[in-house]
Parts: sequence; C-alpha cells; structure tokens
Amino acid sequence: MRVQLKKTLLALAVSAALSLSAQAQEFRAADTHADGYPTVEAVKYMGTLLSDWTGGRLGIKMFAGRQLGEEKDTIEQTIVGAIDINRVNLAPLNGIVPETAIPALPYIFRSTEHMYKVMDGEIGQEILGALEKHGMVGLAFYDSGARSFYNSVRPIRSPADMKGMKIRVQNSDLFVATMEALGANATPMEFGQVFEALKTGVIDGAENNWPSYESTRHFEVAKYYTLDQHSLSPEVLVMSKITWDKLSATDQSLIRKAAALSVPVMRELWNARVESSRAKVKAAGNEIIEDVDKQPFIDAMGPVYERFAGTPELKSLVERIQAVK
Ligand code: GTR
Repeated sequence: MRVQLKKTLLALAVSAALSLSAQAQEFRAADTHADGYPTVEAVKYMGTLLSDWTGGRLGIKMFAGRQLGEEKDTIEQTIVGAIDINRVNLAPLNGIVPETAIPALPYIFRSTEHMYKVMDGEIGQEILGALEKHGMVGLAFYDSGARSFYNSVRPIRSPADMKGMKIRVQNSDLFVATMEALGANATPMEFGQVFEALKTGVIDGAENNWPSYESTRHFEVAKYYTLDQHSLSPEVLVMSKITWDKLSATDQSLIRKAAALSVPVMRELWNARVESSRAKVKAAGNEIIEDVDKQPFIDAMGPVYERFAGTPELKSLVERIQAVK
C-alpha cells in the first residue's frame, strides 16, 4: 500500500514537473540592430517583465545584430514560426501587408506629434491588426524618428540635387518609387550591406534617422545629411501567429501587456539616443543641411500616393490620417 502511494506521488511529481517544463518557453527574438540600440533594449526589457511575472516560465532570448539574418529573411522566418518575436521597420512589410505602406508614405505626417496621435490611436491598432491575416500578430509600434537623405557626393537641397544619384532603399517598392519620383536611382539593398556599398562607391547615399546613420557608421562615409524628414514610418514589434496560436489566452495577454509597457521605455531610450547620435555626427564635422525647403519634395509625391494608396480602402486610410488633428 505504502509503496503504491509512493509510486503514485512520484508519478504525480514527475508529470507536474514535465507539464511545467513543457509550458516553459523562451521566445526567439530578432533585431537587425546591435545590442544597446533602443529597439533591442526595449525587447529585452519586455523579456524581463515576462520572466518576472511568470517566475521564469516565459522569457525572451534576443538575437541582435542580424544574428538570425537580414530583415527580409527574419520576416519570412517569423511567418513560418522559426522566429517568435521580431522587431522590424514597417517598410520591409509594405510588400506583404499593403496597409503598412500608408504610415510609411512620404510626408503623410505633419509632425512627430501627428504621427504619435495616429499610431498610438485607433488607426495604429487597425494597422497592427492588418498583420494578422499575413501570419504576424502586431504587438506595438516603436519610435523611429524621421528618415532623411545622406550621401557622399554633394549636399541635397532640392530634388534636382538628387538627379541620377544612386540611393539605397529598404526592401520596399514604396521607397523605390519615392526615389524615382525625386529623380534618383533607387538601389534596394539589405541594411547590413550598406556601409560597404557606400564606402566602395557602389551607391552614393542612403536614408535613415539619426541613430541608424550613426550606429552603422554610415556617417563616416556619407558626410552630407539633409534633414528633409521624408518618412516618419515607425518600427513595429510582431509575433509569429504560429507561436501566438499555441499560447493560452492568459499568456497572450501577458505578452500584450509587456509589449505595451516596453513602449515608454523605448521612447525614453530613443530620445536620448537621437541626441547622442546627433552630437557624435556633428562632432565628426559632417555637413548637416537643416533648412531644406520640403515643399518641392512633397510636390513630387503625387504618383507615389496614387500607386500605393490606390484602392478606396487605402485612400480612405490616408484621408483619415490627414484628418487627425
Ligand atoms: C532602421 C530600422 C531598421 C532597418 C533600417 C534599414 O531605421 O530601424 O529596422 O529597417 O532602418 O534602413 O534597413
């Protein structure tokens, strides 16, 4: 009898331990940026929250600095469930999820405040929701400042200065079309290849925000930075729908909560990083063109809007964004 009881207790303990370990999960997360970049640190913070709340049952293992591949590959891996959590820019999602092209449209936002109001509100939620039918669950938007042009040839003050320039863009037809509308030659290329391409003159320039211009050392080889701020397209944090669907409703809500709490942390890190990157680039003696007249750039964007906001649904999304005060 006693032996039987012991056996039963042992079996119970083993099965409890097994079910605990079966539930324990460390999500694989990807980011193209290196350790220390605000997006990477925000996702790590999210992992710490999850681990604290669940006594270590849930956690995040961050593979920063392209360890799991370039952005395009990591998006494909996320859709098939090989990567659980991915922090990417909206631009490389444009070809998969048409709605993501709308906040990436050049000059769609009047200001950063306008962008926050739209992306933190109902429209932002709708765009996150649109990812789902393409195999990704949208968790949050992160800051990405403003993308502006830099190059190694001459200061850009008007679209005419860009004529014939080879400008690298992300893997997005929207950005290709934008460069073409400005008279430049667009060269889509993965982020990790840009430094070498700038250095060897394969391309003349690229476009990005202050922290990326600085962290990638592009500023060392492309000395002219024109603050035309053509795109305020944010970063987005997504989870593989395959991973998501296997989770309990409780764990799903913990993940949503942790992602939401990582946003203000990211925003603070971001603001500090913009300042330190700007100071570093200025100290290097780069020529910063701050007083650029944006109007001629804006005026060239008609065909881009026609093509990427062509359907009635997307057109109405543009109008709703513009109507946000
Ligand atoms: C950065 C963004 C990256 C990547 C990169 C690029 O601003 O944070 O996710 O999209 O731009 O230009 O490829």
